[in-house]
Amino acid sequence: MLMNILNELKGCRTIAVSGHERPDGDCVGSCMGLAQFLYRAMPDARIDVFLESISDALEEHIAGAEKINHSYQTDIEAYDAFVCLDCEKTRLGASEPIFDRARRTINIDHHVSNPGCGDVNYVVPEASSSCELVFNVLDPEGTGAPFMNEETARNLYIGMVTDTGVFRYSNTGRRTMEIAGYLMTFGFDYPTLVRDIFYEKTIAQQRITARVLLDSALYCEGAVLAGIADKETVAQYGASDSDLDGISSQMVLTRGVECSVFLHELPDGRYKGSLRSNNYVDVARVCESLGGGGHVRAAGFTADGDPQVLLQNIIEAVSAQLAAEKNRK
Ligand SMILES: [Mn+2]
Repeated sequence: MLMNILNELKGCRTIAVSGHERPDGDCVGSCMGLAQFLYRAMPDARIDVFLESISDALEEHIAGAEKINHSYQTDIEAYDAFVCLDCEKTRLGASEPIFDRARRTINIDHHVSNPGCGDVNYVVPEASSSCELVFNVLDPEGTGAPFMNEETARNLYIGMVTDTGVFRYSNTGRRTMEIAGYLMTFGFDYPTLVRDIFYEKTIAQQRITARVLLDSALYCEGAVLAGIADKETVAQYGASDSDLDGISSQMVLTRGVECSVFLHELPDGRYKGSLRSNNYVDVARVCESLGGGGHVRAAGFTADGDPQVLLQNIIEAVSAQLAAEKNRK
């Protein structure tokens, strides 16, 4: 199962690296962490990284971000190898045709739903992040060769921080901390990086979060906190889609609350719902009943209809789960 990336890429002169659409810190960190390593380990090979546009904070902190090809234009018809990171090929977006034409495909990922889409696969659902897996493939035999440097270390650290919620989620294990501790010895400015990438918010984000919280309401004897923003409110604060991303996660951090619900109106009048839970409510199941999906503790959906009616349906589904949990105890 363990992979040595240099063995897999032996003899390749052109290598494409890419990850999923709307790339997050783990996706960009794993792509550019691997790329920074390959620039040095395979100086005669051409390494092209294809990704959609990335956040300003990632642009600022990812080593080699300026080298990312965001246009997906290339003069190479078929790459000798394609490394698909942090996703399976159906989520590659505009780089999927490049994957399909490549002579050899390699898939490295930690998503449990990924069956492995490459000629060779290193998919480990237990891993904290794709960056942790990229670290494993750089020098799996532990030869001690100088494979790591500041740029690679920084990029991999960024992905680990992103996918573990700054080493806070249950996917954080001993191995995660050991790798992160090793990476930190390469001397990048981790306090600034964590602040900028994980905690910093735009002013629009701060203001709309405050507004939603002020207008929020408790349900189910305080176990559910719900808030709604119509498109006029979203426009009033100049909030973009990404400004609305963290609101539900912020709401679920309220004392006594098990589940948060945030609904916001899209430009076409539909509502996007974002649910989070702390301990036992399966929000994926709630969202699936509304045509969405996700993880047990974080899920979402998009639906037509009156937001109050949507909220009522959600509250009913959640209270059924709350009642079941109460009976179980
Ligand atoms: Mn990831």
